[in-house]
Amino acid sequence: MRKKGILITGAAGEIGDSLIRGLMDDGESSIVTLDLKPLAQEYKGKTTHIQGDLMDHALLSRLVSEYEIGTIFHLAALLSTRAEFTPEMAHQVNVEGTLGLLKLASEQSEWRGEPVLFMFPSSIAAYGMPNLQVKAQFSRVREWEWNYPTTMYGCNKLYCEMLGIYFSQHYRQLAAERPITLDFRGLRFPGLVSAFTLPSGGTSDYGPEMLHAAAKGEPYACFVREDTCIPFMAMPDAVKSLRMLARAPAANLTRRVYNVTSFSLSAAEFRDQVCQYFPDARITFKPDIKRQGIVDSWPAGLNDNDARRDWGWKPDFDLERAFGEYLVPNITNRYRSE
Ligand code: AKB
Repeated sequence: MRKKGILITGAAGEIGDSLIRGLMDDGESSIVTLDLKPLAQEYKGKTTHIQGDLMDHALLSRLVSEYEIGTIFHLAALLSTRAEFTPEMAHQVNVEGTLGLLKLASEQSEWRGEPVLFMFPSSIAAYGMPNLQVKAQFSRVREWEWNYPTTMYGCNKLYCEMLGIYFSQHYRQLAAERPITLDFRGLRFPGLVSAFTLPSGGTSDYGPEMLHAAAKGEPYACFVREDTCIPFMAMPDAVKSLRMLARAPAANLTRRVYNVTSFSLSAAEFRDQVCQYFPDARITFKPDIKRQGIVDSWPAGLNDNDARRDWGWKPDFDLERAFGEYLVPNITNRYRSE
């Protein structure tokens, strides 16, 4: 008899850390985590952790021989800046890794006679604004607008959304009898800011890096211009949206991929927020022209009306609450005790 479980890939990353906590708060006791790295000490013994590679097919086969996986949170990915240095490897991890998992989830769905829920975090990187004038004009993009990514990571995310929809709706469409297949649901996230972890390899990282540096009393040179504007969200809201969409009745969903967002602000406004709480912060601006180009291609804001209408999405943390009630108290506490 196989054990039932929820699978989280990329579990040792930023979203994984908070998602595990959230699922445990929900009373979820059978969590299988997969990552190249070990999990944080605090989760030892609380999940079944497999330290290994998503691309290792033998490992995935062993996994499904032991576990009946009903839900997958597929978080593993190489982020936008890192992916530009190794685009082929990013394609392998971000696309081929996802394809392998989609196949596994389809087979499992057929085997169980019930769709496996496949949760996929996508990104503002799936958008590509052609220039700053258009970016200013379309300040709250809808899901179907400006889907012209300029990064390997963005291309990978957009294509994997398409693959997920394909597997949900058209996989084996010419077979005599259409099999039961997976239930794919994706979220396009803005830049995420966590009080407990620092991102690595992304291009929205200047926000969290600025804040964590200030809390540590270190200087920070921001790699984008002061007027650069993109949307952000506090990590607990990202986890909340994943959990809400996972629980939403299928009949309510009018799309398979939804925008979610919380607040948009410029890098200068981000700096001002940080300085409000850390008046001694030493933040300067030293734009890196190449990374700047990536952030300029991302929209200044997302329109998340469909998520609000279909499954009641609403962030808990607006800008003031994100800094005042979540980020600053937890970050201060964290570095005080280090
Ligand atoms: C990145 O910067 O690559 C990510 C993202 C916006 O998806 N944080």
